[in-house]
Amino acid sequence: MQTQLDIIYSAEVAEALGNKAPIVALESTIITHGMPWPGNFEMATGVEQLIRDHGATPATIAVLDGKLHVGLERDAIEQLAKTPDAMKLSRADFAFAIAQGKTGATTVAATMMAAHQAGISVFATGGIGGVHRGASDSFDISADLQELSRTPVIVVAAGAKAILDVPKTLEVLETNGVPVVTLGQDEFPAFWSSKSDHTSPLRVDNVEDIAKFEKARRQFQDHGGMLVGNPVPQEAEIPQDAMNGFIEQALSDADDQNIKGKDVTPFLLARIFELTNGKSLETNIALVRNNAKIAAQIACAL
Ligand code: PSU
Ligand code: MN
Repeated sequence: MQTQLDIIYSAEVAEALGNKAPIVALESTIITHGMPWPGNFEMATGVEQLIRDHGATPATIAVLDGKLHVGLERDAIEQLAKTPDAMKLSRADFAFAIAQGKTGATTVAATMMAAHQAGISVFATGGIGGVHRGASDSFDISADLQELSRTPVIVVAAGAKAILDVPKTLEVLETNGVPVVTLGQDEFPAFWSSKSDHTSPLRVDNVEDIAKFEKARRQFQDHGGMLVGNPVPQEAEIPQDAMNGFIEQALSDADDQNIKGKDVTPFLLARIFELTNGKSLETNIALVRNNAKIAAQIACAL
């Protein structure tokens, strides 16, 4: 027997759902584990406003004291942004946080689950999780990839984070039947850099073609999710060559400090922030904003 999942909607999301108006889901791990205060709060509220400016309603998703929220009021975002010890929730522990009355931020995987339950089909993030370098030993492959294969939500991201093994990430996505479509270029983007040296499996040049592709996909049962690779704007990118040194350093520090599991990605992002003297955060914010804009356009086109 399945009972209805209890969801608390923000006023604007409840209204948009009632009107069948376009909505864009936003994750919260990027707020609690991806960026430091107060940049995280400015990013989260700024991205929400940008989505409104592009004709859609933002729905930031998180679990607060065991309650699943789809759409957060400004105060709640501020509170969450100041709660760095919030759980980092993925498919495996999403319901655990609800059962235990915990506060947790949703990753790409958990945000997709919640968005789908709420009837939202477009979601903007920074970069998805993927296959970590050294995964042949660690087996560390983000649950985001499997979620993309099973949950019908379009995820707009600036590719996979360059801290990952990008070609292996693309292979796993293909194995799991996830369409990877890059907007406006042949190369799959690498988060802080628009280039990754790896060709995107699919390419489109405008948002209308993404909507068309999605409508065709919906004719198939169990069509799952789709990943839209949206390259970071050129004026904000850190070129691959410059990034590689910082990434190598951060990876070696993670190894020295024996960082494992869920802590790996937040550790690497924080370390790269230090190594780039904060430039990586500016780039991260710019790419999230760019993804939010495209996600709003996709939501409107659908
Ligand atoms: N995008 C960002 N910053 C982040 C993330 C995405 O710009 O911190 C988060 C997402 O929540 C994603 C998670 O699901 O990183 C990946 O974590 P892991 O590698 O542990 O699966
Ligand atoms: Mn992992």
